[in-house]
Amino acid sequence: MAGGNFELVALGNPLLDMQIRNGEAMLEKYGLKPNDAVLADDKQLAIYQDIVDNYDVTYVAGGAAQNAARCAQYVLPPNSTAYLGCVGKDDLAKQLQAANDKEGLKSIYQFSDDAPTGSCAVVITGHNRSLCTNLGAAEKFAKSHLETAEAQQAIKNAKIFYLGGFFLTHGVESALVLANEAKARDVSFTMNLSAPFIPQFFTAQVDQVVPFADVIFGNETEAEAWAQAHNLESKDLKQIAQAIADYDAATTKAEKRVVIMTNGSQPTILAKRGESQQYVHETPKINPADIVDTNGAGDAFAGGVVGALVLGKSIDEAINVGHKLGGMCIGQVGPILKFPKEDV
Ligand code: 26A
Repeated sequence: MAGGNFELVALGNPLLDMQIRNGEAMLEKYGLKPNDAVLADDKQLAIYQDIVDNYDVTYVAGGAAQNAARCAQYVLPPNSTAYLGCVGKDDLAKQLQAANDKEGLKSIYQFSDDAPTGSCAVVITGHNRSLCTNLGAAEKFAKSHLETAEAQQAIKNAKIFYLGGFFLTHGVESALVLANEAKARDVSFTMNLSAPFIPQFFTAQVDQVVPFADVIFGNETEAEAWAQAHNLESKDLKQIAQAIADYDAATTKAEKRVVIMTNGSQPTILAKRGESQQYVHETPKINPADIVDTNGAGDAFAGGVVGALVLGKSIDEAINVGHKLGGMCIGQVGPILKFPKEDV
């Protein structure tokens, strides 16, 4: 694997982020936690118009797996990454496509006839970000899209898949198609736990795909949610990461699975299946004054790791690349990296 041949195929919910700063009042009004990701309930659906009317909204390409794929492409030669997801036939979709084109991520979109492109209200308060999502077309993704000629070409060629855990709210069947493809061809299947509510409320779906995964990303809040959902008393990040690495004894990718847990500015934890010790990777220090917002930091981290794996780097080197991209993303408005490109 060295890049340039569409080695990476990602699957997720394409969303346009509508980002605001100093959004304390919106957290209060819509019952949002400062640092969380949720699907908008009926009452929260008013937030999108509300922020347009009352705030200076920055529109920026989002969708967790799409962000990660764009960030992976950042460290790879042209034509290394492709992304699958469903959008509407509207201007928002054109903006997402343009952002992917700019960064060299190939969009293999399904287009919904009736649903609009999904959007995510990103409410920044200090170093926290609250994500409130209306999936729209994203949850209309149909398994049949994976059978189109363009998708098939990408899927059959992929050396590493990346699944956004968020996709599991509606798309476990499609996720399993990619997981089984990875298993059949003995290539890598990676995934992100994405948000606490995924392991918490979509436990069955997570448990269906985790056995296929040889790299699993998460953070401290998602780890805790996973532990609770699996009746694991521990709150220790190392122990939980190890439990996820060891989850399901009788699986295919068993011997290889690694779990990588970020923890904000605290060290990142790496657990390897079947081992009794876990590994600690210090997170490079970032001057608080250089932090613009944390939207997309975890995606940039995961994208950097996956991109580095495509380049054939070791997991330790890959984590370093992930840390660099995570840090770079934090210095930008929204889930994007610096252009012109910097060496990482
Ligand atoms: C199903 N949900 C809630 C979501 C998302 C999501 N991506 C996919 N599905 N909720 C928020 N995001 C994206 O996460 C990124 C930050 O990690 C946002 O679009 C944001 O760009």
